[in-house]
Amino acid sequence: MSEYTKQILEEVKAKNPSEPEFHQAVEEMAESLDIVFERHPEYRSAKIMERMVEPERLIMFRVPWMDDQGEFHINRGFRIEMNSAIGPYKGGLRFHPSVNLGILKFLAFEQVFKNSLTTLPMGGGKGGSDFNPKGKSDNEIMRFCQSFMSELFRHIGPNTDVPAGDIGVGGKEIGYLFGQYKRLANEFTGVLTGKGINWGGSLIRPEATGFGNVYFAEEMLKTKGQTFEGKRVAVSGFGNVAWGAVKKATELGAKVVTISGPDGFIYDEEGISGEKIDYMLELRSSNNDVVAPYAENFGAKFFEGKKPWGVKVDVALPCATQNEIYEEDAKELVKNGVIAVSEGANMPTTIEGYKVFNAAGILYAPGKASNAGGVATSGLEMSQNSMRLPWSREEVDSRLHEIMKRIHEQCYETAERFGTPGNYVNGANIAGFLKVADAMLDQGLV
Ligand code: NDP
Ligand code: 2IT
Repeated sequence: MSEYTKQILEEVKAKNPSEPEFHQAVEEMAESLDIVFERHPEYRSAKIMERMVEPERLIMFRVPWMDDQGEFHINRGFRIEMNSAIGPYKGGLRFHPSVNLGILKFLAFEQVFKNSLTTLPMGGGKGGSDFNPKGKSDNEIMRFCQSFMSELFRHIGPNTDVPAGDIGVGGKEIGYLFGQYKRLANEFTGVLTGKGINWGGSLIRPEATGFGNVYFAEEMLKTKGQTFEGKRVAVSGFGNVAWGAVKKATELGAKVVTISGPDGFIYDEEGISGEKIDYMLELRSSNNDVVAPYAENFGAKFFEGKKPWGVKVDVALPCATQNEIYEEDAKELVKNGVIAVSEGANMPTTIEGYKVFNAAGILYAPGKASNAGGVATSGLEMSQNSMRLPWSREEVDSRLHEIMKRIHEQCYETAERFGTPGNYVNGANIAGFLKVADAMLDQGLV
């Protein structure tokens, strides 16, 4: 890293102590951008990067709610409006006990560049709460969502900030949040994406992140004359993104042999296909957070407390959460002959893990490029809402597919243009940055 970007990172660390995930996301970005600042001193003198690491607005609020036994609970709610240079703030809401300011800042920061890569006009934001949906009844989740939206509604709007789902926030939660927004604002607008299909949602949105990730991986494989046909694939997670990835990879002829949860991972030598994929949805909606029952149901193996990265596979699709592939895991994957790693989750690989993949010269796609299909399809949902016209499944899927191909092209070409051919991390970071940076320059001191 250059002295200039090192100094930015030091300042970020000093100003935002105890936010290691945010530091990690800024460091990864800074490492790629040195070459840009060398070639384009105008970004440096306008302090574009220094502005980008500071959220435009940060909202933190109390979320009081009552459980089914009448006991009071207080959670913390957040919305980080990171950057609106190229469109309204856009990004998911995460409900998970690990949620804190640093995690949401890293996610909001990544979202800015990811949304820029989609080619659609969306700024970046992220929000959520340390609420734990595990073991909660539907009524409790509804009351929590209503309380959360009672504060959030005054900060968002279809042209201001459009939240969606992330970990712990799926169709059910978006429904409760939307219902409350509509009551408070007295407006039926596309203020959230991931909505139900009968009330403004888009077909393919639930599948979009996982499908998009596999489309991106398919493009990477193509550059080496390969396809998914006959490949062995390891997927981590068992949520929304993992489900879509398993479904599409299987459709393209791959054999997906693992999924994982906080309790351990499943190894299914027969491959996860057909009713087993549908069963993933049941597992997720049970609100129990375990994958072990899959093994009992389908006679597969369950490895308690372990991650799937020791299994011999050709392609790895990490789809659970941040920092799930450490240096040792990356070494294990490389040793076992992995040829491509495409991230469905946000920042699942640590910086040390990435260095192992980079040194081994394997195809490695960072989440901000490969998981952008989710937010891209959210963008398509916004377009349909504005036109008040829904598109068919085929129409949305083909647009998603085209967008993923274009993101791949941008990353590939940008990496080459900046002297690091094949490095998708540099390609994604630089291409995502340039569009936002130019918009900021155009708009003056914002
Ligand atoms: P889900 O809630 O549907 O599933 C998340 C999965 O990750 C679950 O298996 C979950 O189990 C596990 N997980 C979450 N946090 C942790 C943790 N701290 N330790 C261990 N396991 C964990 O979420 P999604 O599938 O929507 O999201 C998965 C990933 O994809 C996240 O990184 C998200 O940011 C990213 N993503 C999501 C998009 C979307 O449209 N939904 C779009 C782009 C990226 P549990 O939570 O119970 O621990
Ligand atoms: O991380 C992400 O890109 C998402 N959770 C999806 C955000 C969105 O607005 O659809």
